[in-house]
Amino acid sequence: LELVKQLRYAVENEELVVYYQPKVELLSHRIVGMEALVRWIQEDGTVVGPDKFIPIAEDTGLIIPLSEFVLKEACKQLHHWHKLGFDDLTMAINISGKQLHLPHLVDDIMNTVHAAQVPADRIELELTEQVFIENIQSHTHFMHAIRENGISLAIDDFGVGYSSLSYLKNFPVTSLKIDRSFINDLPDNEDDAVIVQTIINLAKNLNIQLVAEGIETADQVDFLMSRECGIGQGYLFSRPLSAENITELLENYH
Ligand code: G
Ligand code: G
Ligand code: MN
Ligand code: NA
Repeated sequence: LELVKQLRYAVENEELVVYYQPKVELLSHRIVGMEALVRWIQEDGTVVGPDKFIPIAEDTGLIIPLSEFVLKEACKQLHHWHKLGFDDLTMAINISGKQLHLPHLVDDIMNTVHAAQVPADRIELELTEQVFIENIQSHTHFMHAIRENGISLAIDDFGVGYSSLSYLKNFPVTSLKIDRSFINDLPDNEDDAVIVQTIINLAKNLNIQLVAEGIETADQVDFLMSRECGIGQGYLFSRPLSAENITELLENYH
C-alpha cells in the first residue's frame, strides 16, 4: 500500500523520467531509433526500474496517467532530436494491454503525436504478447486504426510464452522484437541459433522488420549480421540513458 501511495505521488509530481535506448542498424552501425523506457527517480535519488512498478501501475489504474506522461515526453524528445538534425530517428513506446480498453486511445495518441509535431511514421508502439493472446476485437480494431494513422506496430518479446505464428497473419504488425533470452547464448547455443534463424527467415518472408534485443557481445552481432538480421538493441551499443546522455551520444556518434 505504501508503494502504491508513493507511486501515485510519483506519477502526479513527475518523479518519473523517460530513458532511451538506441536501436542500431547492424550493417551500417547507424542509430535508427530509440525505445522509451520509463524510470522512477525516488526522492533519495534511487532509480527504480519499470519491472518494479509497471505491474502495480497496471493493477491500480496508474498505468493510464503514467503512459500518457511517457508518450508525451517521448514525442517531445523526438521532436527535439529531429530539430537537432537527427531527423530520421524513430521512437518506440511500450503500450500496456490495460490501456487498450480506453475508448479514445487512438485519438489520444494521435493528438499527442500531432501536438509534438512529429510525423506519425516515425512512431512505433510495442505491444506485448498478452495483447495478442487476448485476441479481443477491440484490440484488433485498435491496431488497424493505429496503422491507418501511419504509426508502426511491434510485437515485443517475441518468442517467449505462447507466441504464435498466427499473430503475424492476423494482426497488422510491422516489426518483431526477438526476446533477449534467445540472443543471450548466441552464437554457441545451437537451439537458440536455430530458433533465431527461423524467426529471421519468417520476418524476411513476411516482410516484417526484425529487431534483436539484448545484444551484449560482438560475436552476437556477427552471428546476426551474417544471417541478415537488420537491427539490434542492447548494452553493447548503449544502456538505456537519460535524454541528455542520449543527445551527447548522438552528437559524438559517427
Ligand atoms: O527498462 P527495462 O529495462 O527495465 O524495462 C523493463 C520492462 O518494462 C520492459 O518489458 C519494458 O517493456 C517495460 N516498460 C518500460 N517502460 C515502459 C512504459 O513506459 N510503459 C510500459 N507499459 N512498459 C514499459
Ligand atoms: O520488455 P522490453 O523488451 O521492452 O524491455 C527492455 C528491457 O531490456 C529493459 O529493461 C532494458 O534495460 C533491458 N535491456 C536492454 N538491453 C539489454 C541488454 O543488452 N542486456 C540485458 N540483460 N538487458 C537489456
Ligand atoms: Mn519494449
Ligand atoms: Na523485450
